Amino acid sequence: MATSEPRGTESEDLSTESPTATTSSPEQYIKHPLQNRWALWYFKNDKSKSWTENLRLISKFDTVEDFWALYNHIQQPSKLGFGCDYSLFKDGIKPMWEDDRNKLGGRWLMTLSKQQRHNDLDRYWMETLLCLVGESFDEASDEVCGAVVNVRPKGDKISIWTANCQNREAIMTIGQQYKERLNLPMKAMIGYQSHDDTSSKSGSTTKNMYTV
Ligand code: MGP
Repeated sequence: MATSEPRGTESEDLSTESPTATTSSPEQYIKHPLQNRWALWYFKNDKSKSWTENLRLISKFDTVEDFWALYNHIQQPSKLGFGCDYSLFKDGIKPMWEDDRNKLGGRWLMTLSKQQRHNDLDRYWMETLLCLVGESFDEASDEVCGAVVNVRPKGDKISIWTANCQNREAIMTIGQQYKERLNLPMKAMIGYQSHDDTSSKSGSTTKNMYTV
């Protein structure tokens, strides 16, 4: 048949190629490493347990592919129940004030309105995760410990935790670049608070050390 001829020719051509030309390149089977290994934690508010008992490690990953596999497998924050959190932290840092690498630090805190749960929460959280795993804050990325999303009836919160609240330059770089990545309007303000102030606060608000 007329159509069989070109096929025969093609297969002949292929058979003369060197074996290496038909072998997959490493690019096709090696996963793309991230700069850090990350741990995803889940918090479920069970009033019969202590705060630390309610915190559970979900999984760790250190490649782009494993990040997306995990991300696609779990619920978006907007589908979580009230009182639940996700925390993504560098491996070895627990998502709590008490950890040695958090205790001198603080967080850039974004408080969302109730309406934003529907419009912005999942999108902002995904962008926050990408900022972390993609080490988006230049050298200041070393200062990042992790990020948290809190799903709350009064309004959800997303925060980026950093290691030392005195490291003004790195903190400002992170805050400015984070705001740009989220495409927040210029007039929207986010504040940075030390964990020391947050954990010892008496009223409902904590003072900002920095704002962008
Ligand atoms: P929260 O979950 O960060 O915010 O803290 P929420 O629920 O919006 O409450 P608000 O106080 O900010 O309005 C709630 C409570 O969880 C805190 O008051 C602590 O009792 C406890 N908690 C939160 N964090 C982040 C920690 C932590 O790192 N360590 C310990 N021991 N308790 C914490």
